[in-house]
Amino acid sequence: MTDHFSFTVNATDGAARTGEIRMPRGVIRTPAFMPVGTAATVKAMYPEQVKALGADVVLGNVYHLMLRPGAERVASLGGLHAFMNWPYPILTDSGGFQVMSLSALRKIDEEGVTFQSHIDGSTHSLTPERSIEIQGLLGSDIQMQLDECVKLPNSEEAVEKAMRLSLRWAERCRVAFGEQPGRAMFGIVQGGAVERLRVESARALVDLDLKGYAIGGLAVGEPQEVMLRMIETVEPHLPREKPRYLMGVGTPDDIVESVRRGVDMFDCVMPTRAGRHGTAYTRFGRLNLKNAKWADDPTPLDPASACEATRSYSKAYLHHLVRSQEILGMMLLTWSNLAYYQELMAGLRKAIAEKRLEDFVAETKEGWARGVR
Ligand code: PRF
Repeated sequence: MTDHFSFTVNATDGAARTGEIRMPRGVIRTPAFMPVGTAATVKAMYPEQVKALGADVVLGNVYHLMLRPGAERVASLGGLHAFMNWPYPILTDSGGFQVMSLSALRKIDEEGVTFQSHIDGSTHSLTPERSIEIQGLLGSDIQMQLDECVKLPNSEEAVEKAMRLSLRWAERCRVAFGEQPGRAMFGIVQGGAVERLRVESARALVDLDLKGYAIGGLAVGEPQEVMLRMIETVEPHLPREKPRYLMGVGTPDDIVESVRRGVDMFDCVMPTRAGRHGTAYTRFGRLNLKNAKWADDPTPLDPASACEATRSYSKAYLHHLVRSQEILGMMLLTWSNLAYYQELMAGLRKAIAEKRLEDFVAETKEGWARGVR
């Protein structure tokens, strides 16, 4: 295994790419979907199950882990990989986004962000330097800069202010991160739905010569068409030889459309959170197992699936488990949803390598349109 971080594009099809990110803890095949393991667990899943589905990397969150169990504690217990028994790559989000969406009484200024914990109300602060320090204590392989993400729609003034603050924080994070050959720190493009600001943000981050570039501040209230236009705006300004990560996205359709436009990495709570709430994502689209129409259906979600959860349990049984709030219902639907997301990513990688992405996209969308029967 390699001792440094690298990215290779193996094939392209239009703007889409397939490749490999290599680092000491393993290889990430791209386009990649990263299951979210916020609190040092991909909820309702064993780590070995997550790996077996084809996930090469999981995501952890500075915000949650600094509050509980604490970054210094995780470090003294041997780091996040040992703590959660996931020896493969881990990407950590920097905390700013979660502070804004989860905590109370937050205050943002040049220095950083001060907030009250959603768990016990205690006061904490996060600066660019502290976020990188925490990601180092956790032992994260891919670390994200601290940024400010504003919800959309928003005033151009507010979006521009947050974008410029994020750029200054990117520079501080780069200094704090220094040189760590086996690890990477990614910058985050902001700029809302304003093309001029997106381009300026991307160019300034590229000047910092980071190991990878995320597109943040999307899927925060704007229509899909706006999100896709922003990806198209930013993409030509990002270096071809560096990975591109669309943060917090999304539905299977969002992922397919973003891969077509050149995105390499994704994370989203959708398959795991929806699974815990009774929703299944399948080759034949999305369905809600709570619905009474499944109560007498003896067929599985997809008899042809390679996933045991998708193939071997009837919709009637899943409906019963969900209605009874049984733990197994959450486990099976999370498992099935992550299996579908990973199957979709594997299909996208193969189609790009064989230069038949547009046919694959058309077939995939036909399946979703057919619906679950
Ligand atoms: N910034 C960070 N994390 C994020 C986002 C962002 O803009 C988003 C937006 N979709 C999700 N997660 N740091």
